[in-house]
Formats: sequence, C-alpha cells, structure tokens
Amino acid sequence: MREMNETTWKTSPSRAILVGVKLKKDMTHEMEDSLAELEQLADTAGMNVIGEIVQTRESPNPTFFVGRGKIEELQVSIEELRADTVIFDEDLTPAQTRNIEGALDIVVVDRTGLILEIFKQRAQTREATLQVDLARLEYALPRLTRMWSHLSRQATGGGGRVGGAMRGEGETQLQTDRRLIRREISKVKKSLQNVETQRRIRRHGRKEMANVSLVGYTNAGKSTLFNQLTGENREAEDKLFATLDSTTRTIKLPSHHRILLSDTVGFIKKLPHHLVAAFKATLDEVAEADLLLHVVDVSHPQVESQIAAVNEVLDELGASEIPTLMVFNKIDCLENEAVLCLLRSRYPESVNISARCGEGLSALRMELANRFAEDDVDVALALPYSEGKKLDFVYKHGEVLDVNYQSAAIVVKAKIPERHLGRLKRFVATPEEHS
Ligand SMILES: Nc1nc2c(ncn2[C@@H]2O[C@H](COP(=O)(O)OP(=O)(O)OP(=O)(O)O)[C@@H](O)[C@H]2O)c(=O)[nH]1
Ligand SMILES: [Mg+2]
Repeated sequence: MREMNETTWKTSPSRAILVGVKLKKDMTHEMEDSLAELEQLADTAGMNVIGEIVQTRESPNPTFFVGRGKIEELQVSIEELRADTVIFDEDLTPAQTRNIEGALDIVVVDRTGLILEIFKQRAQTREATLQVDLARLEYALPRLTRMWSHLSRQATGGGGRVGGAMRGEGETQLQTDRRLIRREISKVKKSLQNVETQRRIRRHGRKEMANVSLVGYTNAGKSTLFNQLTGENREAEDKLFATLDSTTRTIKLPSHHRILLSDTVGFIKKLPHHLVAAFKATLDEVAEADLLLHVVDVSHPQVESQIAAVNEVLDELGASEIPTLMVFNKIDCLENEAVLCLLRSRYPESVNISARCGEGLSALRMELANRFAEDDVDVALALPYSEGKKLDFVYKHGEVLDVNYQSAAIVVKAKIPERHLGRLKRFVATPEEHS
C-alpha cells in the first residue's frame, strides 16, 4: 500500500480519481456541482484530477461507500489512468477508508481529509497552524492507518516515527500512536487557549466600536471587499480557502461612525463539525459581531445552496440571531438577472456590489452608516475646560452639532453612538444647564 506522504502531495502532483455517490433523493445537478467543487478543492490542494466515477444508490454502502462492483470498476480505471489517489466526495468512516485502501492498494482521501490538507498548506499564522493541527489530530485519531502516520509524525514536530522507541510496555503500536496523539491534542489545545486569551484581551479593548464581520461561502469575495473597504492588501484569489486567519481593521463610514471590520475564513458545504470547532477562536469574531455582512457570489450557479450552507454554519456558531446584511457580490459577471431579482425579493435588506470593480461600494458604506446611525443618541454635554480630551473624543466618535464655550464649561450638543455614553456620563448636562 502506498503511503500518502509529503512527496506525494508536494513534488509530483497526485493523479486523482474523484468518486461521488448520487443518492436517489438527490438531484443530478446537486451531485455534479458537488463534484465540480471537489475538483476545485483537489486543484487547490495541488492535485491533478484525471477521472471521475459516479454511482447512484439508495444509500452509501457501509463497507466501501460505493458498491463492490464499483470498486472493481475503480480498480480498472486506476490501472488504466495510472492514478495514485482516489478522492471521495463525502466523509468516509474510518472502517470504509481502511476497506477501500485494502481493496485498491491506493491512497484514499475523503472530503474532510482534502479540506484539512488545504488548510495545512495555507495556514500561516501561529493561531491558524494550531487550529489546523488540532483539527487534523482529531480527524486522525479514529483513523490511525498507514495513511495518517505522516500526520502524526508532523504533529510531533517532524521528529521520528510516533511510537517506536517510545512505545510503553504491553502497548501495541496503534495504542502508542493513539496515546501520543491524545497527548498532542491536549498540548495543542493548551497553546490554543493561550492564543485565545490574548485574542480576547485584544477584543475587549475594542469594545468601543461596533464590530462588523464579513462572512460567506469560500471564494465569494470577502477579502476583495475587505481590501476595498479598508485599503488593505489581503490575499484574495480564485482559490478555495484563500483566507484562514481573521483580520480586523478600523474603517470610517461616510458619517462619524467608525467600525471594526473583520475578514474571516470562508465556509463550505459539508464543513466538518470538528473543523468549525477548531476554528472557534477565529470564528468568535463572528459570534460576537454587532452586524454580519453575508457576502454572496451571485454569479455562482449554486448561489442558493451556498447561502443555505453559510446560514447552517452561522447557526452552529450561535450567530444566526445577529443582524445580517446580505451583500450580493460579483454583479459584474452576472449572466442571469432573474436570480438577483429573486434574491432581492427574498432578502429585502441587501445591497448589490462588485467588489472587484468597486460598483455599489458607496451605497454599501451609506447603508452601514445609516444602520449605525440608529444607535446614535442626542446628548448635551457640559465639559469642564480641564476635560478638553473628551471634546476630541466626541469629535472622533460623534457628530458635533453645536459647541458653546461658556465660562464654566464647554457645552456641546452632539449625536453619538450609545456605546460611548458610558465614558461621558458624568458630563451629560441636564436640560436646565444647557438651555
Ligand atoms: N468578477 C468578479 N470577481 C470577483 C469579485 N469579487 C471577488 N472576485 C474574485 O473572486 C475570487 C475570490 O475572491 P476572494 O476575495 O479571495 O474571496 P474570499 O471570499 O475571501 O475567499 P476565501 O478566503 O477563499 O474564503 C478572486 O479571484 C477575486 O478576484 C467581483 O465583484 N467580481
Ligand atoms: Mg478570503
């Protein structure tokens, strides 16, 4: 049996055959779209897709996922096409993986395994690396076959084989590997907790401004929009999961409002639960947002099911109650206007944009300003001359309507977001004082 090792993935691109099952209840196009997405994932992971096999079934076969006859057919294709990997468009049980590996003598990858591989390749910051490590270790634990031995090797810092000399008395290699992986999992969790604490402290310091998070299906254009709104230069490319880390920047709206905008990891259909859990720290940004901008690629044929997939993940994160503005992106390459009309009627609270061309961005900024204007309260403040800094604060975060330099104090009338009132409470003037 060939091992899925670093060489297979990196130097010579794998020659992969995709395997999908169309359940009788599914529409044909759903399965085709899902396979097209799987091909894009394989491509992102640096693999060559050289074939595709599909079977229609009532339900997946518990032993091989597809039927035994299909496995034989697959064997012939593997030899004919000189394939070295098969990728299944669903998650396989650990037993199915073992059975298929045994029958075909080939590297077997499932959807989650492929997504994890992409995440591993793309993780750049320490936090993302730890999150991906955690997800990979948890995925590997019940699947300790030869295919995953490379994973545990890496997780232990690129040293020697997990186990080996370290094997405890009376332990099988498998038990040793499991024990070491569990130990590794708690180590990674601990490191993640530290990173999370730091993130929480940072976030606490930012409570002063409204938090807005970009969410959406992978490749919808979140980073492109983020760059446009912030003037940043985050990586945005035609790849799935270009972004793994969330980044936050302050932006000023065409009003006195300043908000914190976060770019986040994209979602995908059939997103494995433990992956969402591993990215919890990053995604807390989403759960704690005051407003979500749900970026949608309206030119995508699967636009509606992508919206549904994102809503499902938001639900899982406990974020489904957060006010959401739908942002219909890529209108520059929209072929079918009817889709947009339908979506607009379904989501009246939405804006149309092209993040790439810049179209609709000022309308989006205005819409944000209007929304945050609803948080404003009218105040009259009597600021002692010794509190000049507070006046700067009001200028920075509010709209100053009137300033009157009186003998005892500076009397200011302003509109200011309610969240800032706490700081100014002491100086709020009673009507008699400023009238
Ligand atoms: N035609 C067109 N392409 C766009 C638009 N916005 C983004 N794109 C392209 O779509 C691709 C994905 O954009 P990203 O901004 O990386 O998407 P993302 O949502 O951040 O993706 P992930 O980080 O992978 O989840 C890139 O090739 C962009 O250039 C748009 O308005 N029109
Ligand atoms: Mg991105």
